[in-house]
Amino acid sequence: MNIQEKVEAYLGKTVAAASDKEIYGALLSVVQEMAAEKERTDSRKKLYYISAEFLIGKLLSNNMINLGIYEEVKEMLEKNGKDICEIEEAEPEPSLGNGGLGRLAACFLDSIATLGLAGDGIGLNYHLGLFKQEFEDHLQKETPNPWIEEKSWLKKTDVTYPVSFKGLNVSARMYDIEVTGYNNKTNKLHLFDLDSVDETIVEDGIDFNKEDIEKNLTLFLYPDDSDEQGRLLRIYQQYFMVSSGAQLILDECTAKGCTLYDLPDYAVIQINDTHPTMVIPELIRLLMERGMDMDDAIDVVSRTCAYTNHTILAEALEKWPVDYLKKVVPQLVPIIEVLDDKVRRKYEDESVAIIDRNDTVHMAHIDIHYGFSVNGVAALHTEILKDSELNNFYRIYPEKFNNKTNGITFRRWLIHCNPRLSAFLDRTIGEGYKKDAAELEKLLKYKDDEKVLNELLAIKYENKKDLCTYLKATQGIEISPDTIFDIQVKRLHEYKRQQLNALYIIDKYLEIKAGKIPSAPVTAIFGAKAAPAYVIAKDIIHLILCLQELINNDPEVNKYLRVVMVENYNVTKAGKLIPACDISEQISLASKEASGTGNMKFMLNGAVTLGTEDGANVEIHEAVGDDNIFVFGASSSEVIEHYAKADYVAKDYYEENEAIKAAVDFITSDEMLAIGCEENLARLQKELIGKDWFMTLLDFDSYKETKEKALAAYADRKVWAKMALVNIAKAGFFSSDRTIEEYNRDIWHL
Ligand code: 26Q
Repeated sequence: MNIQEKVEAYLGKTVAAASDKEIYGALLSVVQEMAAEKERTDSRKKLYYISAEFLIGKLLSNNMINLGIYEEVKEMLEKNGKDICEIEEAEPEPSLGNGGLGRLAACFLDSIATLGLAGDGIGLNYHLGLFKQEFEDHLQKETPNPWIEEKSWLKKTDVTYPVSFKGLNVSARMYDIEVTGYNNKTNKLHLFDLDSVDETIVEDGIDFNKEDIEKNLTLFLYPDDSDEQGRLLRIYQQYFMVSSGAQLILDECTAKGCTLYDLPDYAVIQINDTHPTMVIPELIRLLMERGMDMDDAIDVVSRTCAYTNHTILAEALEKWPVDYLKKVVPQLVPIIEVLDDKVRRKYEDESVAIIDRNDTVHMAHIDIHYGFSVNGVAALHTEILKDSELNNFYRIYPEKFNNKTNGITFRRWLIHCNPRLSAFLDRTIGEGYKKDAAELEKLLKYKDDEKVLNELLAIKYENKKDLCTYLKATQGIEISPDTIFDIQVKRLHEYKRQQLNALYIIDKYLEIKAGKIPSAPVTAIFGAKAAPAYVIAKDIIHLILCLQELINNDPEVNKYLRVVMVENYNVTKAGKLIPACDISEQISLASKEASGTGNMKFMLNGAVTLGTEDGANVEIHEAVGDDNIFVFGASSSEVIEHYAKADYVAKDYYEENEAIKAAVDFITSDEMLAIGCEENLARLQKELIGKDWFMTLLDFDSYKETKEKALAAYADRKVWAKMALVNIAKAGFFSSDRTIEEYNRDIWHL
């Protein structure tokens, strides 16, 4: 049977006569069938990547690319008067992650399977995922995002595990999603769920009864900042995930002949940030239940688990009061107490204890003492962990610390999202880069080739036109491809400094109003969700939405400057925005962004970075050289020193710098108050002058100066095209295939 016949067999009618939704459903079945027929990876030792988040995004097209049928299907659809893009629209996006760490886990699964390594994911099947964002009165509103339809990628299995909470026993059911590697074997993503979860308890946005655990356990993914009640629920979720995951791991290993004393020969567990940390005491508990004595169990588990740290923000490090744990998982408390006791006997230093004086459990400390590897996610980040944040641990266990600079899968972030660019690469440097990303360097040969440079510019222009069409259709916003597309898309957080970008826009607006006409028109594009309880983050969204309305409707200004806030930024939208970008905004306060991965996606798609020396920007800078990136701002060591001395005073910058004062004052100007809400605008303004914890004003001058340089450089189209070319050519290092090879070489040893 050819593809069309297979699809039509599922449809029970012709492709031509079927709706987009029906075709999507049929293709999903064809892909699942093909994936099931593929060989599973197989080896004695297996990796378990355990993570509370897998931000997989839509799967149809990527699976078809990996299975090698994408082009064939696309042509077959065309022949029948259908457009593959319309079919893609029919697929709901599973938003099973907040952002960086969740998307990283998804890229890793793709690379692990592509490299033919035996490695499965273990996570949770959130029915509504992360909330959907809507804009109403220039404010973010949260609504549920149901994604599980009659036909979905989830395969219900017969595998169940008992999980016990205080006063509540439940049964965890395993659902599987096939993970297809590119031209290789398959792995699985195991997502655990509870049969009794009930979506109908959600009302009024994303509110629901927090008490009824059996009905709400896997309803939502929690945003990275939450209220007290949400926090208790997270412990339920985390334990549910790790207990069922640990039982699965032990079952699979014993089935392969593991005696449990030799567990490290059969399994390696990569713990994605501290969210799955309870897997350590839970495994110890389960091994003891199966007859092992405690010291042996601790030893076995310590040689099986490895930990990845994704943050240096103190407020994001998970700490749970012992009381909370007693309320939910009392069976783990005596084990954690023993783990703490052993640490205290060995090390006098209070700061490395697991349970502190306030009876709070520091989850990362469990991972570091009772895991064999601790890694950061970019070179600078790992150095900061070693030198300051985790220095007390580094001095005890220098051999555990290692760096694994993040990466992204090129199958999604180039081949799928930018078919024009990948077709151009195919014919210019051959297809080898798809399996060996380092081959992108072959492009360097063409850096003075006028024809190639013009082609790159033409591709970017077409991608920008596509984005214009999309934004007009989805949000009714009109922008021009003949402007510079300056894009900042990522979660809304003060350390990422969307507010710095917004202050620049106000400054530009005021300049235009004062008659200073910019040399090139710019479209500033944002996309960001704010955690529902994160007040200032929501105020920043409000500010941007007000600026969008003010500026886009001002005929004096909108010739030169427009602002777009993309609604409900997610993986799907990232795929449409990134290929159309000219300038990639990576402007976090130096030392705060562990790595960033959007920066890599933009680079790969030929955007030029405007960024601070933070996270992986540092490595991007090294790769492309000074001439192909715009770097600004205080260095991480300067910033760390400011924090140490507590000598940064935002108000001084506000009072002494006219442009800053004018921009900050404008937030509550009559023009803005006519559009927005005084409470939000005034609160944000007060925060910027009185606190500005992430030093926005410190970097304002340097940002403005460097951004002007970037905008001016854009005018010389040939020079710009060359910069884009070098960025693409040097992006190979940031392939997650490289990252995974390093994890395997240094940590997993599969
Ligand atoms: C913690 C406690 C309670 C509720 C939620 C959380 C929580 C949830 C998600 C804390 C953190 C996260 C997510 C963190 C994250 O995505 N970090 C990003 O990881 C990327 C991949 O390594 C890096 O590139 C980014 O720099 C980093 O910010």
